[in-house]
Amino acid sequence: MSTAEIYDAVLTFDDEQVPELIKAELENGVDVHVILNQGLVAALDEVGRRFSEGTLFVPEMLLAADAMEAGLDILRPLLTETGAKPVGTIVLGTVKGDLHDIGKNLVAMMLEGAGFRVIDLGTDVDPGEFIAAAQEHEADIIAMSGLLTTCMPEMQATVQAISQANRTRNVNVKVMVGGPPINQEFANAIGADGYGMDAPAAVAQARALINA
Ligand code: B1M
Repeated sequence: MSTAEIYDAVLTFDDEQVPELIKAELENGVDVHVILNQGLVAALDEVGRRFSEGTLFVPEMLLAADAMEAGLDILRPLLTETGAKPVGTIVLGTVKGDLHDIGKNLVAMMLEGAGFRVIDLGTDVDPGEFIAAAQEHEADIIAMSGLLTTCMPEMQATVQAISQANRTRNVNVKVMVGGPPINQEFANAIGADGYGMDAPAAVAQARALINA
């Protein structure tokens, strides 16, 4: 029994085995982050590599994502458990045009685990939806995920819309961005207040933005 078996089960799209293997690893005392990173996330990276080289296609990507989700269902309570009262409110979503949500969901879990209240708007989120939700929930931060390079201009447009709302519509919200094609340089260039390379970095960045 090892995280390698979890990795293999994701790559064979076995959404029944993945949760069982994870439960067994947790019972063996293996750290939740080891299971997450070496078992689940590493397997999806391999799926992406095979997709790029043309040996795996969209239907298989979906099946692998389902297996990953089945595993995250087991890890979710461990990643989100917190006894603290909310340190701040974050409106979170994937940028317009982009339907990837696994990374965003992980970021949400870790933010919740760090004591943030997270309002998750899902995927393909319009700039106006981000702003309306931030107003409604008096959010401190809008956090935007994006996996497609084709959606990077949309991310820039959303950051611009948020900063315009801050100036003209009595909104006072910071914005942070993340996802594989995003880096600190791009975040700076589009005027985002913060960037997170991965979910733990997103938590650190969110804390820094609200001085928590
Ligand atoms: Co898609 N896909 N996909 N896909 N997919 C990628 C992203 C791709 C890199 C694959 C490849 O070519 N190697 C490629 C994008 C290329 C590019 O633009 N550079 C790609 C493509 C091309 C596509 C389609 C266009 C394919 C097609 O239809 N021809 C299509 C687009 C659909 C759309 O969005 N409009 C598509 C569809 C899909 C599926 C639906 C089949 C499925 C998504 C299912 C789902 O999300 N529910 C899927 C999948 C599974 C992937 C890969 C294989 C895995 C993504 C994933 O979940 N990774 C991916 C290849 C890869 O990433 N290696 C790929 C695991 C996740 C935990 O990591 O999301 O990176 P990630 O999140 C990390 C960090 O990035 C960071 O923290 C997370 C946790 O540490 N992070 C943040 C993320 N958001 C953050 C926000 C923050 C801070 C950090 O602050 C706000």
